Amino acid sequence: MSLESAVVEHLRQNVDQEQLWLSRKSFYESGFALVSYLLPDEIKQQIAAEVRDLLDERSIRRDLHLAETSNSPRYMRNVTAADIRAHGGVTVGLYESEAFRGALGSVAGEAVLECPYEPEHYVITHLERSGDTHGWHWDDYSFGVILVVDCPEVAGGGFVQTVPNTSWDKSNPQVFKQLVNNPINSYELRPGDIYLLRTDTTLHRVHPLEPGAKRTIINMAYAAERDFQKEISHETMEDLFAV
Ligand SMILES: O=C(O)CCC(=O)C(=O)O
Ligand SMILES: [Fe+2]
Repeated sequence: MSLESAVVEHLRQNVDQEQLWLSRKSFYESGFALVSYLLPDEIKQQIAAEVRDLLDERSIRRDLHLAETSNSPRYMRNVTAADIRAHGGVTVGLYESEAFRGALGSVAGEAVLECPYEPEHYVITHLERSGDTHGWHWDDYSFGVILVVDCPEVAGGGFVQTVPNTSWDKSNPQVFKQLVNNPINSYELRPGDIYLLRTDTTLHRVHPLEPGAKRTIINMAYAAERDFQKEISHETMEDLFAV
């Protein structure tokens, strides 16, 4: 069975309107929705296997701070979109799946579209050392879909924290001001979870890892219609992957 038909079949047999409405409500209220039920276990396992292979073969360690997000840290290992695309496996197929995007659109309440900037289509992020973190940031496009491949128990850190309804002024991000002026939500995740995040208006980070913990995700970025109307620059992505 093709990936597209497997997704279509899964959605038809296992996902009902009620679940999608509950996720949509959560997404509207908090910019975050847990949508682990949108994919069958078999596809999640194929993605996980591909992510682990790519981490072994193609990952690059980064340790930096990004000015555009108030010098928040990125202590992590990554695989770039170019390397994921060159591998030509299940991730590329999933990103392009109309059925998957359609289901995400039902949760988002608007069309979820392929991102016009290819380096942001997907990225693998692996946290491997004590203190590793994907520090506070926003993303360039409206939506992030994060598939959790490996994740510690919450005592090991690596949970996601968000501040919804915030906006990113790249020349004056004021991350600390946004943190003290707003409540922070924290979410415990498990391997196999998938969440949809409104990444352009939700400040977010992954809490630093405790000693011995490891965490691996793949993030797929999607655009909303509005993103095609605005001029989007890509500094953090370019800094992160500058060689
Ligand atoms: O690791 C996560 O759960 C979030 C990833 C993320 O924010 C990103 O890749 O931009
Ligand atoms: Fe992000």
